[in-house]
Amino acid sequence: MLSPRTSPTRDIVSLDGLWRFALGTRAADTPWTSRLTSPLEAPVPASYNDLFVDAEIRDHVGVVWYQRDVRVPRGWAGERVVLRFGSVTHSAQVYVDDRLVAEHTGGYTPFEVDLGGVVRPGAEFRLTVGVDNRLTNETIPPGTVTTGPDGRERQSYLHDFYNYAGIARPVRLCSTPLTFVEDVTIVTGRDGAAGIVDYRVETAGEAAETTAVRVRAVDEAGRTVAEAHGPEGVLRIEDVTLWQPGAAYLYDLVVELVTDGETVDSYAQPFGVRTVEVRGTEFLINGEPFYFTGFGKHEDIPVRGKGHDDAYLVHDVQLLQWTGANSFRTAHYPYAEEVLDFADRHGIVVIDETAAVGLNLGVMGGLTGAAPTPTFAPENFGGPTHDVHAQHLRELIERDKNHPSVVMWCLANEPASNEDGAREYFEPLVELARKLDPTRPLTYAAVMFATPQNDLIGDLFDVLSINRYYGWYLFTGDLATAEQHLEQDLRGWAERFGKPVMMSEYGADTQPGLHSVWDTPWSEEYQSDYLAMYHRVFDRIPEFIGEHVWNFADFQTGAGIHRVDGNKKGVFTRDRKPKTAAFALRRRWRGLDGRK
Ligand code: GCB
Repeated sequence: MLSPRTSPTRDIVSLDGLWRFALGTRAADTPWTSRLTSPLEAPVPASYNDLFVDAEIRDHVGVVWYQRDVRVPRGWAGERVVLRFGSVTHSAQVYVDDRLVAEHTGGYTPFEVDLGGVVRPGAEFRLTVGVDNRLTNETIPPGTVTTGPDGRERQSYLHDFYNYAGIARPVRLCSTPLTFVEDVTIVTGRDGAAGIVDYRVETAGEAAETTAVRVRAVDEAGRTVAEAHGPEGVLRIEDVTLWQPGAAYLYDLVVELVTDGETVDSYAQPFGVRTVEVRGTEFLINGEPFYFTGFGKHEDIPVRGKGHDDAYLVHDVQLLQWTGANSFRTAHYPYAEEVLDFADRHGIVVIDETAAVGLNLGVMGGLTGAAPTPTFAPENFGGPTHDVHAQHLRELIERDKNHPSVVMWCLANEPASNEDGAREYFEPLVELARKLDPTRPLTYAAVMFATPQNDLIGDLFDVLSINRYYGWYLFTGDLATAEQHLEQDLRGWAERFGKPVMMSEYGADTQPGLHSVWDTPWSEEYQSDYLAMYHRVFDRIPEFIGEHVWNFADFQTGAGIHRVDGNKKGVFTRDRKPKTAAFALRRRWRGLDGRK
């Protein structure tokens, strides 16, 4: 699915701002049939949970309603009118006046609906969106809804970050011509100093069959550097400027549809020329070994929750660069498209993860990892969950396939890859991902119960990403024992699979301002010492290709005795103030410790 962009033939009206807002109460209500009477208003984009001083809203399980009036620009006569949501978490029902026009499940991918025949240029319509935050074993991520003794529903889930919900990304009304560019796929390669650009254009609408396709690659100075005709083909850019980590360079593929000599649609798709490859135990970008430094992140900020915020985006990337990080993982769901566009423009490398977090009933068994009931049994996550997961993967790859910043797909976080059924579950997903995108390596983030001895899926993937908490959940406060176990564990993965290994999570909760001269968990010194211990181990393992600290910043979680107003493993606080470890990472990653 294309990102909305204006062009000589396309316009966009933003529908962000304050919408009328109400909790869904009785199932029999039909609030979309009239103006919402609630006095509340909620901003879009934002999660709704933390906006109001009302526990009933924060802890609401089920549907809430968003509504606003929208006027279609009168100049859009003869155009296609498309309503596009960046995401609605977790599922949406969209009504135009009294009519249901779209439904979508999956809280982190976009969807759009063609309003042809439903709305009129110049006229106003009432747009109502029902947003359901419920997680079940037929959603990704999964969860369970139960009814408490007070008759209210309760939501539980197998991941720690708070289940923020709402319309968390931009909403736009877009126009396109009736014959239009529907999709563009770009795959890049190199031939000596030249860039090779394979492209494919899909066209739809009235005259899709008869329209001609013309494409040209335009560089950052606005010069046309290559041209071609036809819906598919190859462009050759002589003396290409590569997209490099830390040194982004983007071209536009300007696609034009031409009928009878007239340009009927035009769309500019940015792209970067770069290659990605796993060779032996190396991860190569543009043929050069790449070592990941950075973090697992979250979309999580005060008040706005998971709502996209450009100010935090800019600031977070500033802080990433300040630490010397070159990359991050979109833990544990696809991030806003705006984030990936920014990463493309600023040379940040991204590991792009699906929302499949919590496919692991072993976590309910605590540190034993003993699942009370098999994770992949048909009544748990073996049946419909799998199909939903496949659908999410399709939507993710369709959305993000053209981003040069995205160098690897992460199919799941901490699945029960040590349990029977894991292979049957993951093999078809791996095949699907390779079919949809044969160019990018695949990984999954391995949970601590999955060891080099019992993991059942590592050979299906290209890179082994390992999440470990030796020195935190295990051997708490004993970094010497933790160091031995960590090294043995990581060497075990490298030896068994002969593939590149990276650390996709390692971290220690840290209360800012707590200091200690001893190995005291929660102190700022312990977080730094813990990371330093991991780094000593990484530097001893030749197959090692990267380190992503958990987490970039403190983030909100559900209630729990392991969490003090959220997960505190951030190297920055939730409001982005550095803890001591941030300075230590900066020394290591910027080579100020004499290592590089
Ligand atoms: C993990 C999870 C991550 C948690 C983290 C923790 O293994 O992947 O989502 O936040 O541990 O801090 O416990």
